[in-house]
Amino acid sequence: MSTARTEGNIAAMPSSLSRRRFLGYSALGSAAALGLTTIGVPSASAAARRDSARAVVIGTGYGAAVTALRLGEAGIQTVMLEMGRLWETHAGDNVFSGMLKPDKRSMWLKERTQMPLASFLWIDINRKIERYTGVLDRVDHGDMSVYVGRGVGGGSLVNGAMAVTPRRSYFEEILPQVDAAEMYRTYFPMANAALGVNDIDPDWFETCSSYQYARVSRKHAAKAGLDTTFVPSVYDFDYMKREEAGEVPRSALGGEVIYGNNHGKRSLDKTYLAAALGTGNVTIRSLHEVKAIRRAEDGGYVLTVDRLDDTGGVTATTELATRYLFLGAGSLGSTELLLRARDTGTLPDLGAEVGQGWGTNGNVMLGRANHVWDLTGALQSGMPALGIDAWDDPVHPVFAEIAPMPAGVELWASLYLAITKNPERGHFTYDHATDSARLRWRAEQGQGSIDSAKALFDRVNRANRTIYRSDLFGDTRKFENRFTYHPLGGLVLGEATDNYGRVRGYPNLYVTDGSLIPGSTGVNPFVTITALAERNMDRILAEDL
Ligand code: FAE
Repeated sequence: MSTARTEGNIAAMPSSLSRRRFLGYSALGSAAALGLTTIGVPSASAAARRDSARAVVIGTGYGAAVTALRLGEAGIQTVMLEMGRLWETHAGDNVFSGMLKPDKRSMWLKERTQMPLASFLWIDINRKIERYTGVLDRVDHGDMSVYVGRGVGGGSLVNGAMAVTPRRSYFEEILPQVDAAEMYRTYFPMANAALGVNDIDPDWFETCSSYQYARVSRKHAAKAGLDTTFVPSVYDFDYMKREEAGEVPRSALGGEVIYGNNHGKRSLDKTYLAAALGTGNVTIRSLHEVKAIRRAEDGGYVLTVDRLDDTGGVTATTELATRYLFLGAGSLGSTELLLRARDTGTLPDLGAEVGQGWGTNGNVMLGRANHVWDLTGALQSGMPALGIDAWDDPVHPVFAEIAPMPAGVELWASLYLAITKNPERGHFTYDHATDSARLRWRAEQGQGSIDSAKALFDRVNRANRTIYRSDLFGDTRKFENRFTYHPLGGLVLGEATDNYGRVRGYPNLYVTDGSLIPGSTGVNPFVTITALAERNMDRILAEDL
C-alpha cells in the first residue's frame, strides 16, 4: 500500500507563509504524482522553461531554501537546480527505505550501504543495494568521509532534526565580524520559526519508552557530575507521542533516520521550499547537476547543467544563463564549483581563499557498553532529544548528543555523537585528472577531537564502571572520527566572500550555505546556516537586486 509522508503541524509559521507553503506543498505533490523533475506552481513553471532565469540558486538545502523563499517573495523569477531527486514519490510501501532494511533508495549511486556505524560485534551490518539516486551520500576524501543529503531538501531529508542555536559567546568567537546582537534578536528567532522548531514535552520524556536510552545516558552523565540539556527539534514531537501511542504510522520510532523519514519530520520541502514555490516565482529542477560556471558577456553567469537519470547517467547537458547566481550546494558542492571555475579558468579572478577554512565541526562518534541492568530499550526514537553539555570545560569543551541505536532489540549500549572544539582546518585542491575538488585533511588533525571526547567519556565510564565499545566502527577503534555529518567551510564569510556572502571579484555571485562557516559551530549546524542565510539575504535584497 502507498503511504504519503505526513506533514508536521507548524503553528509558529506566519499565516502568509502558511498559505504559500500550502500552495507550494500541492505543487510538490502534483510534480511527484506526475513524475516531473520541474516543480513549480503554474505561472512559475511557464517562466522557467526558458533557458535563462533572473536568479538561479544551486542546491535545495538550508541556505538555498532561505535564498529562494526571499527571492520569490521579492518577485524575482528564480530557478533552483538540485542534483538529487524529489522525494514525494509514492514508490512501494513508503517514500524512503528504513534503516534496518535499506534498499536502493537509501544511498546515492552506491552498490553497498555505508552506515556510519559499520559493524555490531564486529559483524558488518552494511548490505548490497542497487545503484540508484538515493537520498544519503558519503563522499570519500582519503582520511575523511563526508555524509550529505541528496534530494529536494538537501541535508534536511536525512538529518537527525536537532535544531540547536549556538551559544552566543561561541558564535561571536567563530564569526566575530557578524553583529551577534542582530543575529540573536532577529535572525535566529526567524530561522527557528520558519523551520518549525519545537520542544519535547518534559513530562512525556520522563515516562515514554522511546527515550529510555536517553534517560539512561543522563543518569550515567549525572553520576560523573555532568549536565544534560534538552535539544529542540524539527521532528514533530506531538506526532512522535502519537507514534508511541500506536495512533499513527511509525517513523522516528520505526527505525527511520539517515535514509529519510516517511512521517513527522519538518524537512525543508515542508517548510521553506514549499513556501518558496508558493510565491509563484520559484521553480525547482530536480536531477539537475551543475557542472560548470562561466561569466557571460553581459556580466551575468552561464551554467553548464547535466540532467541525470535514476542511476546517475547523464541524459542531456544544457546551459542556463542568469543575472544573479547563488551557491547553496553545501560545503562540498559550492566549494568544488568555485574551485573548478578558478582552476579551469572560467572564473579566473577568484582568490586563494577559495577552498580554505574547512572543518568537521569536531565530530567524533563513540559507544559505551552498559551493565545488564541498565536497559536502553528495544524501542528508541531515531531523533535525539538530549545532549551532554560540557562546552564550558576549559580544556576539552564538548557538546555530545545522546544518539539512538534503533535496532528494535535491546543492545545494552549507549551511543554518542560528540561535537568538539577542534581548531584544525583542512583545505581543498582541484584535481584536473578527476575534475573534482579533493579535501586535504590528515587523520592526525582529528586527534584533538578524540582527546576531548575521551576526557569526557573516561569520566562517565569511571563513575559508572563501564567501558567503551570497540566493535562498532569496522575494526577495534573506540572513537570514530574518520567521518563527519557536519562539513563546514571552504568559502568562508569575510574571506572568500565579503561579510554578506558576496563572492570577491564577481558581482552578483553569492555563497549562501554551510561553506560560509569556518569549520565549527559548537552545536549541530543547520539553525546557524539558516539564520546566517536570512541575515545575508536581507542585506543582498536591499542593496543588490
Ligand atoms: P545541504 O543541506 O548539504 O544542501 C546542499 C544541496 O545541494 C544538496 O541537496 C545537494 O544534493 C545539492 N548539490 C550539491 N552539489 C550540487 C550541484 N553541483 N548541482 C546541483 N545540486 C547540488 O547544504 N545538522 C543539524 O543541525 N542537526 C542534526 O540533527 C543533523 N543531523 C545530521 C545527520 C546526518 C546523517 C547528516 C548527513 C547531516 C546532519 N546534519 C545535522 C547536518 C546538516 O544536515 C547540514 O549541516 C546541512 O544540511 C547543510 O546545509 P547546506 O545549506 O550547507
